[in-house]
Amino acid sequence: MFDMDVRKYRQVLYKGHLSEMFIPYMDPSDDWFFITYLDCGDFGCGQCAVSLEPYRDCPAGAVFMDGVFAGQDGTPAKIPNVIMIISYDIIHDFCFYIYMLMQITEVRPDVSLVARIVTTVGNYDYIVDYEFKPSGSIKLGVGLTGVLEVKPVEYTHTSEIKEDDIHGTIVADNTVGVNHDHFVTFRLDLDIDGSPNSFVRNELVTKRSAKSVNTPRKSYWTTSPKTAKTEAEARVKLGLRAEELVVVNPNRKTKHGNEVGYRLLSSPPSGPLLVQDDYPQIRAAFTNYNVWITPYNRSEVWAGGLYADRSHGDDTLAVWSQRNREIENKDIVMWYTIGFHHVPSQEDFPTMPTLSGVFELRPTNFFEQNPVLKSKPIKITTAKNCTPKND
Ligand SMILES: [Cu+2]
Repeated sequence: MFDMDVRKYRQVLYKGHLSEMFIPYMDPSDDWFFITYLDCGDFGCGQCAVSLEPYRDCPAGAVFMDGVFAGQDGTPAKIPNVIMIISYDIIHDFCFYIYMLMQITEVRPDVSLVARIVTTVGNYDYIVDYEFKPSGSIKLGVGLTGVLEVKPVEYTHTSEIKEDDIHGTIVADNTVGVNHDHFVTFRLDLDIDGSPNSFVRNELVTKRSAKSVNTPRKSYWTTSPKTAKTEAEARVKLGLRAEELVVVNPNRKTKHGNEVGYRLLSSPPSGPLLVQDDYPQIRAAFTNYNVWITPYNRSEVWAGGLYADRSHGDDTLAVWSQRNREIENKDIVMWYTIGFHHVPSQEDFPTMPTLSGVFELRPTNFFEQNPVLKSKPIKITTAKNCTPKND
């Protein structure tokens, strides 16, 4: 990240990538019970990446790059035009001041640089976008589209269903889209201004106003930050309490004394609904929490284990975390899982519109002030398709 204030590059994210996916289908019958994919480990999300096509996968102005992945026999395999890069502007009101009854507005373009890769794993396309913003934010998005995994049934109408045995939705004649989940786990090796970082859970706690406060207000909230010392203290199920999750560099402070950091802005929380002793969930125990922090270990890259395809669940992120290693002021890795519970609907058939999830790594006391202030104002040009309507 280039910091315009100090005119130098600063470290934020050493490496961030898709680590594993877990797609369990919710039909326990003989024909379906085993369909509990680990898409990256079973198939290879890099190997399944597809060449992108202008105007179909990417808008005008995109630049394409080839990619090289390890093939099934370990030899390098080149996939042409597999990465798309584009920048785009969304103009927005940035600052708004009223001074001496005179209205002054300042506007900056919100220019994003987006890198996209699409991987087609079986019946689904996964669109993974990395978006870099002038504010210092890094947004990672994942879009799901493709063809539902369906099964044949004798029914053509819900009134014909005699018992709860279809495990999904009738989406067409004699066709059921089976209920399932998508859990998408990212490995985020953050290095905020260097490797030694800490993970802070900053809980927002409701307080009653002190009796000495002489106002009608009865309550407020305040922050209660706690630095996680070991892995056990850094396992997070999102949505259970109000807290900010921040990776900080405790050795670097702003001029006002705040620790420099980046926080996780998550997508709506979603966790596994299988029971803990169900075999697929043991193999995919890395989804038991939305967020994990581990100390950097070069062998811990794939959340479902190195050989996920034949995994018995003894080499997953959940097993590594049981060592409960120290993580304070260390080179740490954040693991974050976006989850989707997918109850198919008729609109998802025969192909489904893209379903998207996004999360953001957002600077938190990383800069001395809003870094967008350093960007250049918009040049006003006459745009034919942006003319105000005159009544
Ligand atoms: Cu789905």
